[in-house]
Amino acid sequence: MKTRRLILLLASLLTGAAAGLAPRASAEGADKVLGPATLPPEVLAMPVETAVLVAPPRVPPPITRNYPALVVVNLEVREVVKKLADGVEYTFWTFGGDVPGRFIRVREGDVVEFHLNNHPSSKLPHNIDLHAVTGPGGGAASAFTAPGHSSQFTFQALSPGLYVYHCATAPVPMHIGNGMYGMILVQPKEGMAKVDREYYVMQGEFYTTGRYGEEGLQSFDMGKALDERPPYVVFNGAVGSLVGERALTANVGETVRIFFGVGGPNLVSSFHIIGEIFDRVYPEASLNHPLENVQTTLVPSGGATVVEFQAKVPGTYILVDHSITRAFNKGALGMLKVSGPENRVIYSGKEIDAVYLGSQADEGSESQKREAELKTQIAEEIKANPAIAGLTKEMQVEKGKQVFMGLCFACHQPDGKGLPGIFPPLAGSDYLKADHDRAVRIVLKGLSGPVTVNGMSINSAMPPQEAVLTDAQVADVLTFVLNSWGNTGEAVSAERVKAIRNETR
Ligand code: HEC
Ligand SMILES: [Cu+2]
Repeated sequence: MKTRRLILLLASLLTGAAAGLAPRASAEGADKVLGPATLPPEVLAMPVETAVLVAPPRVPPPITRNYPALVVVNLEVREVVKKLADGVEYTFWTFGGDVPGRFIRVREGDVVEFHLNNHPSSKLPHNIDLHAVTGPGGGAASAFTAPGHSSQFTFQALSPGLYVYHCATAPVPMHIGNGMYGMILVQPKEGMAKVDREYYVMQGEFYTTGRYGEEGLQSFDMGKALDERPPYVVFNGAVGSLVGERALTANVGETVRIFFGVGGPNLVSSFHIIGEIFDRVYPEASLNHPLENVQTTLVPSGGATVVEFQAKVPGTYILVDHSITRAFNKGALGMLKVSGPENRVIYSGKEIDAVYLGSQADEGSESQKREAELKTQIAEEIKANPAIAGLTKEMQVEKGKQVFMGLCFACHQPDGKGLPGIFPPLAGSDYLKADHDRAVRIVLKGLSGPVTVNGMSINSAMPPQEAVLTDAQVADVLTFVLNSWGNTGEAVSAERVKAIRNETR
């Protein structure tokens, strides 16, 4: 034991001396090299271990010893080109070659001798701020490391918990935004409850110059980072990193623990697993006071959580950021595949499949009430006065509003104003006003390619609705559109729609 420690001391003296001789890039806050700390005899008497670091989504096995150790951590910084999404590549800056960085596991009370090694192929200096460190910069000031260099500092893991680490070299948003984050678990002295599986997942967003899915090698877009508008929000560094054959797995009856963190650099996560309830959540990764039976847990940027649950029924469970466009449009989606026997009491599976048309949007159901009112009004009106033309149009408008609020609003927006550059407006649209038959044709057959609406050009696609809507529904929805938001127009008849539907072009 003693000799091992001496060798280590000698080795660190040597690397310390080397670092002292080499020209050091002058960094903001980079400390001068102090040489190895003189550690007290009780620390020198600790057994020495080299930490085994593990790539996501795996974690090192639980620590079983019941005494502190001096743990040597060697973490290597690498700048690597890897897949961000299908056909999309990115130059990731990493701790260990992957995003997130290697998982580090130590025990409360351990003294950690940390070596940050910056690979010679790196283009830039990097450092590390471990949130588990008590001391200025969380280690960053002592860990500034030029390419082809190695820095060393020592800290004691005083407080149990799951902590994020990240690079803190300027410009910090760019270093974190390129993937420089990971986690270190400081296991409580008393250990953690035994579980069957442990996984490591981190969320982070990528500010690429190209839009989501734009192919080729992408680079970091500072403008988008400032606006906090990332095209990608992903788990474990890439779209699809946890799906298909890379999905997390478990068997029915097993207890699963997920160490979940957010690297950011900016966004927080509403972490949720579709179809699971977390039996226990350790909010903000404070391991002392778990909450029970939680659906979604909020995880701050630069923060973490630990969730535990028993897999009770087989199937695929979807990990998401429940800020849901991030899951379905930006990549924050993973899978946990649970295999084993069904339990049809806990979950039956699909029992019946029948057609159901819900009341869709609230505006739509308001409109249904109004329709009913108008029906009675018409009935009364017919009794008293046969002049009912105006009411018929009003009725079409109300019916059409229901169609609109169930379908068109998703793109053209409830106020008909559309979204600039993406969905053209229907409110005050000169294009719509110019040719009503053309509008009928668009709704039935769809539209793609460039169009200019109110001087704004859009080059997108609207899906055809002829298989979805009846002639009457098309007539009603366009009557609504032509008589709403300041638009003025006649009623469109179902006969006209039918004629256009049957046109041969
Ligand atoms: C999935 C999104 C989507 C839905 C749903 C949708 N549209 Fe569109 N719509 C578009 C897009 C995109 C365009 C422009 C297409 C292009 O760029 O060629 C468009 C164009 C139009 C236009 C012509 C341009 C204009 O502004 O006057 C009309 C009229 C229209 N849509 C009406 C409707 C109606 C009525 C519905 C509901 C029955 C509907 N749309 C549903 C996306 C949608
Ligand atoms: Cu860095």
